[in-house]
Amino acid sequence: MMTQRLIALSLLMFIAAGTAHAAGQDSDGDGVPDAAEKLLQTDPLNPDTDGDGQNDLADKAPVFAPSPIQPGGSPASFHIGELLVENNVDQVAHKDAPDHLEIQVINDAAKPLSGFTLYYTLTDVDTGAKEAYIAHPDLTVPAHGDARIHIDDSGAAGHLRANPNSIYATMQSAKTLSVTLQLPGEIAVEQTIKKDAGGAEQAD
Ligand SMILES: [Ca+2]
Ligand SMILES: [Ca+2]
Ligand SMILES: [Ca+2]
Ligand SMILES: [Ca+2]
Repeated sequence: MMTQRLIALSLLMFIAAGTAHAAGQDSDGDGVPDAAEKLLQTDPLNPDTDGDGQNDLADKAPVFAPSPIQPGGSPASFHIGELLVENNVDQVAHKDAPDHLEIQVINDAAKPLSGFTLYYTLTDVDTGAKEAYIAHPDLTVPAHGDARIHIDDSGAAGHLRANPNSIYATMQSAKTLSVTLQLPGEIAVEQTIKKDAGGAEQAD
């Protein structure tokens, strides 16, 4: 990872020197060319891949966000129902769950809930490599109802975008995913799921 970052930064300096115009395509305008984003394992269409507020060029750990989760609080007014990853079997449809990550949020309160902070980490079971992302899903869960957060590469309305250069998509080893959701002033809710080895992310 560190070596990749050095290579990527060298490539950046090379481009900055005006010697490689063709390699300089920077689709998301974060200062990191698309080719270097691949080496950094960052998203070429997201200027802040891990959502921590530092753009990919400035961020010394561009696919590792520090936890935004606050300790303590009042009891959570929701819980996590289904938690699905690619190649986990959907219990209803009896086929692979199509999403990179899908989280069912169940509202235990008598009022709609919104303003969730999502923090999720991926750990490669073989190498221990870890990535961590912060997201603020545009989600309103109706009173005593449920709603789902989707993180994938579908580009569908309301879905959060998955990093296509993540170890999730590029490494075939098994992963442990830890998902933490929190509403302001409430205790965070955490759930973990394992993604089986084999089969990189397929297009939905
Ligand atoms: Ca870029
Ligand atoms: Ca980027
Ligand atoms: Ca960042
Ligand atoms: Ca970071």
